[in-house]
Amino acid sequence: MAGNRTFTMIKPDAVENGHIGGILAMINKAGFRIVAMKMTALSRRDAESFYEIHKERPFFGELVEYMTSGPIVAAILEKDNAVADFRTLIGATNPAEAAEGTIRKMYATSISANAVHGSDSDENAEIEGNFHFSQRERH
Ligand code: FUP
Repeated sequence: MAGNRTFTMIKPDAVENGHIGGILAMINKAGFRIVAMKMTALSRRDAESFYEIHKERPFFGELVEYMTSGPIVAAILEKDNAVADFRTLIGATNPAEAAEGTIRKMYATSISANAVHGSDSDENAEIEGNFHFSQRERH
């Protein structure tokens, strides 16, 4: 069934700790269709541009270091109300505040190494998905 799309990354800590399978299982169980997926890595320039909105924040340097520290899994997901429902599934940015049953509660290790990214709007979901996937890969 077609629906709205969101974009996610399984971040370096979760990949390093062997949680790709567990996180994908939670994503499938929550009813998301995987439209596109790849294991890849962010260059410094990629990470700086992806998180440009945070460039004046004190944690920006650490965020870029962390997001370039190892491979990630990028994916486009589809479901009705995908952006909001995925934000609910991943939980609060700080895993200490993430609700039971959320991906971050289960797998995040800290506020910076917080296991997964989820787009915060339909517009950003499209920009972020286009950043990682060609048109041919996004069917
Ligand atoms: P989220 O949308 O939940 O991923 O959170 P934000 O867009 O607010 O933050 C993006 C990333 O910046 C987070 F995933 C982790 C990092 N961050 C920190 O390292 N420290 C902070 O205080 C806030 C965010």
